[in-house]
This record gives sequence, structure tokens and C-alpha cells, in this order.
Amino acid sequence: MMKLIEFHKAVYKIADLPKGNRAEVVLCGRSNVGKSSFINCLLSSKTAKTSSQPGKTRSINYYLIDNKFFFVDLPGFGYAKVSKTERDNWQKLIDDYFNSSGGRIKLVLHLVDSRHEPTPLDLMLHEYLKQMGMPCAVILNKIDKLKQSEIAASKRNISATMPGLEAGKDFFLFSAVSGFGKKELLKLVNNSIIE
Ligand SMILES: Nc1nc2c(ncn2[C@@H]2O[C@H](COP(=O)(O)OP(=O)(O)OP(=O)(O)O)[C@@H](O)[C@H]2O)c(=O)[nH]1
Ligand SMILES: [Mg+2]
Repeated sequence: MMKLIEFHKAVYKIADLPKGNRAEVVLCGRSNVGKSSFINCLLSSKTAKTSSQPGKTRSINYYLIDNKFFFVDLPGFGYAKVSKTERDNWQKLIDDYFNSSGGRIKLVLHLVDSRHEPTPLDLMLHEYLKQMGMPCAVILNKIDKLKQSEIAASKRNISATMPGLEAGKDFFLFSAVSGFGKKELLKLVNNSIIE
């Protein structure tokens, strides 16, 4: 079950996407939500670069898993200190990525911070992924920071703003710190790449 992780490459422009047909599992969501930590947690590694300073990664980072498929770590969005030009570049890179990776993308994991309501950009991304017909799941992350009552409220926020998600199917609770949800997400990722 997912053992080996190797940094493969950082992509800044679409022409540099890896060639070939390896399956891809994509991590996306706002800056600092825990995308890189998610990868590290699933692989029990420290290979994916994490940071407490948001908005650092501007590249699409490819990690090769078991010499078989890629975890694709997308740059986070929504970081206030980023200029409009940079934001536009981000949007273009992401749009080009989803348009050109078509059939290779087996699963898109959209991480949302459980401590806050989904932002307008979260809702935009959710709509965008649905419109693109991407196989996707919402991961409510950092639940180690919340009390049970707060987790329940956070789940309600998701149901209200992203209706139709089903727990255990396309909606999961997660914590990279406690490992909550890890087993379930390993299963989801494994199943997605088998098909
Ligand atoms: N408490 C808690 N902290 C987390 C969790 N996941 C990530 N963090 C922390 O959140 C911060 C950001 O984590 P990253 O994994 O770097 O976030 P990212 O989404 O990759 O951020 P960008 O690359 O800037 O888009 C780090 O300080 C992590 O330690 C979690 O589940 N619980
Ligand atoms: Mg990151």
C-alpha cells in the first residue's frame, strides 16, 4: 500500500508537464490548508515541502509514488499578499493543467480548512471541478484543532455550501496531525488508481 515517495519535478509552465500516461491524484485548495502535509501523512514521509508561511509554492509539484502514479501538489490559492498578475498566472496554470491532463487525473482531492467556512474561492473551485467532470472529493482538514461540536458545525457548513456530498464517498474528515481519516483516504486513493 503506497510506500515509496520521490520528488519528481516542479512545473512552472504547462509545456513542462511530465510526458507519458501515469495516473495522477491531485491535491488542491487554499494556501496553507495542508495539501503537502496530506501527502506526507499518507506516505509517512517528509518529502513534500510544507511551510507555516502561506503562499510559498508557485509551482505544480509532482511526487512519484511507488514508481507507479503521481501525487500532484497544486499551488495554493487565496493568499492575500499575492499580486493580481500572480493570481492570474495561477489561474491560467491550473486551468491549463486540468485541460491538458484529462484522462490521467483519477482523483482530485479538494482540501478545505475545517476551522473556517469555505471561502468564495473554495466554492468557485468546487463548481469548476464539477463542471470539468473531475472525479473529486472534499477533504475537511485540520479537524484535530476542533471540538466535536465544532466538527459538527463545520460539516453543516459544507453541506449548506456544497450540497450533495456524501460522507465516505466524496466527503471526508481528515487530520495530518492526528492521522484521523488516513486509512479511509489511503483506500480511496488506491481504489482510484486501480481503475
Ligand atoms: N493542526 C494541523 N495542522 C496542519 C494540518 N495539516 C497541515 N497543518 C499545518 O498547516 C501548515 C501548512 O501546511 P502545508 O501542508 O504546507 O499547506 P499547503 O496547503 O501545502 O500550503 P501551500 O503549499 O502554501 O499552498 C503547516 O504549518 C502544517 O504543519 C492538520 O491536519 N492539522
Ligand atoms: Mg504546499
